[in-house]
Amino acid sequence: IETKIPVQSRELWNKHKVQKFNTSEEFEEKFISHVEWTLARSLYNCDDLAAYQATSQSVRDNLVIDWNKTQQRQTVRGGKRVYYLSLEFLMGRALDNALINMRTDTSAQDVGKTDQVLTKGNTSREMIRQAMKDLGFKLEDILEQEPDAALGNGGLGRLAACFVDSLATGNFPAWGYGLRYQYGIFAQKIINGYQVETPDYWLNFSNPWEIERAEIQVPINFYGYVDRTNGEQSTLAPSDWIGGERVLAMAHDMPIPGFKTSTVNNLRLWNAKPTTEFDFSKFNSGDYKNSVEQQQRAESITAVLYPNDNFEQGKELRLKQQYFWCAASLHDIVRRFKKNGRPWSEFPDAIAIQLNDTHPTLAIVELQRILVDLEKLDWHLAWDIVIKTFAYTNHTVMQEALEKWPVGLLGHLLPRHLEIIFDINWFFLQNVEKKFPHDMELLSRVSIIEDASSDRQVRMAFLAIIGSHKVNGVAELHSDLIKTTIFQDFVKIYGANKFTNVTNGITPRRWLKQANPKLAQLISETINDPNDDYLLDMSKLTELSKYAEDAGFQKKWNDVKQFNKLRLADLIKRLNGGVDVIDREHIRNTLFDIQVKRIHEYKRQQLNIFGVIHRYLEMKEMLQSGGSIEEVANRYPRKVSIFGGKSAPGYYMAKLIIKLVNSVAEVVNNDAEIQDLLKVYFIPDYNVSKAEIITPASDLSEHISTAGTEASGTSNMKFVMNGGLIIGTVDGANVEITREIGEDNIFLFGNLSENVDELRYNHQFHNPELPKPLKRVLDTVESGAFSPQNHHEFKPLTDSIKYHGDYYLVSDDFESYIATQDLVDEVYHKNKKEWLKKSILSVANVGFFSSDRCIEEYAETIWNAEPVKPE
Ligand code: 475
Repeated sequence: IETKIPVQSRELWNKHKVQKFNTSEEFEEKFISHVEWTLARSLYNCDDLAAYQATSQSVRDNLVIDWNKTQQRQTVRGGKRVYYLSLEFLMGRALDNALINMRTDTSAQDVGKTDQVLTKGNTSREMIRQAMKDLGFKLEDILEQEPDAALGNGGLGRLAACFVDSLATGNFPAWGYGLRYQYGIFAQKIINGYQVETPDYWLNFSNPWEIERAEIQVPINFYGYVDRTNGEQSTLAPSDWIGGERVLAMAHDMPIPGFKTSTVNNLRLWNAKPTTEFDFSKFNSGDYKNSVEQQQRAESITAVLYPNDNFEQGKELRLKQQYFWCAASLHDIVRRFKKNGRPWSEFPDAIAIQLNDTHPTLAIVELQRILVDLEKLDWHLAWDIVIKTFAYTNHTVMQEALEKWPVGLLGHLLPRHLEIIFDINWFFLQNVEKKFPHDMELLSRVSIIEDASSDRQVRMAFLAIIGSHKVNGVAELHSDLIKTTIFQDFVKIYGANKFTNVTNGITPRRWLKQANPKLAQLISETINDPNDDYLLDMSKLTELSKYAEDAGFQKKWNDVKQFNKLRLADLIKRLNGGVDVIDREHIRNTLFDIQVKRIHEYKRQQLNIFGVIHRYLEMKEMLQSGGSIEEVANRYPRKVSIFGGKSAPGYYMAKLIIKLVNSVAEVVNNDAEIQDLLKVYFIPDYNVSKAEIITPASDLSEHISTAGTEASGTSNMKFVMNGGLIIGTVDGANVEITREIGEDNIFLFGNLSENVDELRYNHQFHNPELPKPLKRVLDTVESGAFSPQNHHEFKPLTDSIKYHGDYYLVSDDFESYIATQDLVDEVYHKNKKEWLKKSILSVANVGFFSSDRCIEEYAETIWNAEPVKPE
């Protein structure tokens, strides 16, 4: 590797080579020097926040050493590099994860050799916990100081975070590229039952996990025009784009440590900065203030994450974000490639770029522009390289989420890119015409340019398919659906082999070891795996099956669950202003029923809350017709119904669902007659760190989307990994979860995706009668039982079912849903042994859903990339 340091000086560098801390004593020394030197504090003013920062700085020092070595190793070995482009990385907190993943130099090989290194397992967490205690701090309190890095909305962003963890763990030379938003997803407050959004200024205190690369600044152009003044030129020939506005992209790096490996990969996030250039015409005309202000606006590009999940708004600033990020990342990737001096034709052998949804589709166009306009490659040679380099993952079939940009807007912001898109489309349509002559309808259906509406739109998903060599869905059902619905014409054109499935996964390091230390410990003891190797090879978990019916083991298993339920009860109490919601005395006999995810009509939180209302009405009716509370308790045993999740700020119906949940909670939780048998609670500001408390505490979780709408879901996997059972529809990854853990261990209900069209048609033209129990629920809601001050408050929700075609088929699945909930109660309360058996068997067979498996599939079937292992 190149270096500027002359040979004779290198000995000196090596003599003073930095060292990782390996023992608690070395850590303590580091910690204190960071308190003094980095934070300029001392023994006399080191609070928990300072302790968090000093700990993180110390841990980071270790990671940076391995990070540098990893980068050198990957450069020297020269294997294929993978770049994961995602507008969202929902990382959550970094410190606890780093403590689990980080390797001290002695911890792996010399476990037990010195008592300063930890004695059990080979993560550094226990060692640091003890050291923190010796220094006067409690690790748990220190970890709590860290704000979530919430640079994502939901599933798509969290998937990217799990992927970078698994990429590092699998020793893949892989970087993530994203944006460093100043404001992540908004913080949710619940005020009088309504969602209120407040800004998430997560960089308020300095972020110890990012390394500012002030030396890496990429100029990015917008607007302007294509200069064709030097004679007639084809748009296929090298062209001059004269940009009209310029900003700088500055790199910020986050080290991503792998588990049980010294590989530390990089997540590079771009920040928009003004250039030092400045508008002299404005300055000369005395308009200095305006010329500075215009520069300041550069920062707005990376100011805020768009808060929509499964929805595209088509705002110009969003397109600007996308190009800014794609152009900066591509520039960086190409620069690194060019250092090797390899011919362009080898670009796809050196580099694989994965597009996380269509958000980075402009990267395809940008690479074509770089190759044709800047590197002067022939159009077709360039395009061949582009296709071999890119692959695209689709995450949703919902129309409102598919990106389309008005031709006018795109051409204004990126005039040269629009030309390239037209040319790509022209060649593509020519090939289609060759293969399917005279099929004008087909041509117009598959054209990148949608010409139907009054203003023409660029269909980004089609561009992504055409510019990629592989397209994948995220669960089997979803991957089948994209082939038969939104992309069916492309299957005809390219053949089915271009389309593939990679079922999603989650990292067991965060979602088992970190979130559920008690369960992790029980597992490692039971399967005799003191070094937690099962976290890398989840097939080891099948060993647990042996104990599924063992009474002694079942008790330990149940004790862990009760501990986690208490932990959640504590969180809820804190969030509820110190007032308990859950009766701790009966917690063992209280079923925790949880639905936490983005609020969306397709995810059907409304079905869940209507089910809760049904239950409540049934209980009340039993009492009114003379039943005793014991009889009620027998039929409807103790249950806490827990909701959580954010609604997009502009999504009226989703916000109304939140309000309904809170209004129902208000009534049910204060009804003395039902004596705490039923509680409802909406957890405000659901995020990754709260999920780490919530997920391990579920007895039952709900994954009840209308069949065919949830591409995969990943929280379903998290709950199963933590021994929770699932009530769910035959949708997304629920299908494969059922296959893996066995259909006896999951509560499935509802209509199948193949019947959805027919059911919707039926609603549209025949207006079927509502099932009786649902009618009663809707009537009660409309009576103002939960909105005495405004009887009409929830009418849009009931109307959408009664009069607007019930698009999400709540009425079609309602009876099957409540019948299945009855079954849940029965097993949980009347046959706890059976329940625990199901729970144990679920965890025993959840291994498939590790994101390590998922990344291996991408590497093998899409990227053709190999790990670069440390010696
Ligand atoms: C699916 N987000 C989950 C998860 O694959 C799946 C789309 C457009 C604009 C903004 N955000 C989006 C998504 O489409 C998204 O998050 N999709 C989710 O991806 C990971 O598990 O079923 O809904």
